[in-house]
Amino acid sequence: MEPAAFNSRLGQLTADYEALVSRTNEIDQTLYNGIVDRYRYPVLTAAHTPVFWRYDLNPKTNPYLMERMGINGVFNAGAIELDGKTLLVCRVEGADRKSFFAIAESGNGIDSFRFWDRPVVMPETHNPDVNVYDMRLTRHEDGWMYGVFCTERKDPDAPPGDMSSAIAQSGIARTHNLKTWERLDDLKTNSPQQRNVVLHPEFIDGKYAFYTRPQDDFIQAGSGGGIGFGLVEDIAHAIIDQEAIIDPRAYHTIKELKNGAGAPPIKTPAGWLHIAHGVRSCAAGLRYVLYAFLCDLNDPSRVIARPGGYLLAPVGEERVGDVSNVLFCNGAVSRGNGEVFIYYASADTRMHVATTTVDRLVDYVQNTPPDGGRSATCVAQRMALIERNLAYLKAAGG
Ligand code: M1P
Repeated sequence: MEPAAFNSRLGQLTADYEALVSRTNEIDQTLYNGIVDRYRYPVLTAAHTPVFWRYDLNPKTNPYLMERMGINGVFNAGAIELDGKTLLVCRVEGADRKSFFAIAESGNGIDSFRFWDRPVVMPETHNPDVNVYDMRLTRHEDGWMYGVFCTERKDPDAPPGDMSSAIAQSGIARTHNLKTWERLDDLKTNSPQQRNVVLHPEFIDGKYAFYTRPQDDFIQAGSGGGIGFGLVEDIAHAIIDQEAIIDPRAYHTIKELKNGAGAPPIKTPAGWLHIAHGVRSCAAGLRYVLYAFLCDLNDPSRVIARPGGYLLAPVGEERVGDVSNVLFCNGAVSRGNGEVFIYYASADTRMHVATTTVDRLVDYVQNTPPDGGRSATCVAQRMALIERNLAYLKAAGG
């Protein structure tokens, strides 16, 4: 490529990137349901990664200005507020299918997210991770910020020729600045597979408390599944001996196939609020939606409110991507002013934000009827709402 053409194309790439990362986001009023505001644009996509992560910018070594190392997606981000900024620790997936962590920062949490210049360099344990993803960030009362994430390795017992069987476990690292990380031992439990593990922000009975998701198999829950809870004495060598299922899977619900804890729970006056994901199977494959539940403030292993159905399901372009029909959340920010920003990914492809408040979420979890279990019960629940409304409208002269 002629130097002028090279420079012109590089100028265009840079201008397109700048236009994208500085684009203003706006509420999509058509999607408002009183519970959350959803937004017109995703907050992060593969195209938000810096041009210099993807292209070799030297015309001598890259005369065609080719994309040397493509990025496939930016999704499943942990979230935290630090020094007045919103930081997302994203799962960035290269074209080679390997994921890594990278931090994007925004002043307002709804647009203008920019990646820090360099991705996270996550130390390995003696047993190197093949793939790391889906970090939950917890600011713990012990003074550290913890990143708890999935570490995936090939199943050593996979039969020859089986290139898919994997073991998922939970990696743990901690930091004070999100720049340098200390890797601790992987979590040990009695389950052959662990994903979607979340560290509770406070000590419980003087111990570290984890939400877990034990499974028999990498994909299938088997006899396992459900959101579990267990205590750990020593975070540097975390072992859970006893894991109790606090939010089980259930037949003919949004979480019949599997579920998993999402963002670290948000402390509210009414209890610990969870935003989790539930999965069911259908002819189109697996459908992942987000749901909420509330745990007791003093005993976070006790669920005290379980609204039926989903809080958020994919809409519009969120439905389509690498793994279509998937919403996934592993990060939310509860701001001091009562606002809650829920960060969620769609279709294992891109990141979005939904904004709401602690008050609205508490109202939602406390006043949404639980799953009725049967069509007849659900009709009865809806009839009760209809009758109350008709009586109200009549009394109001409507
Ligand atoms: O592809 C959808 C999601 O699948 C997994 O979720 P779960 O552990 O509940 O099956 C995760 O790998 C997640 O990263 C992914 O978004």
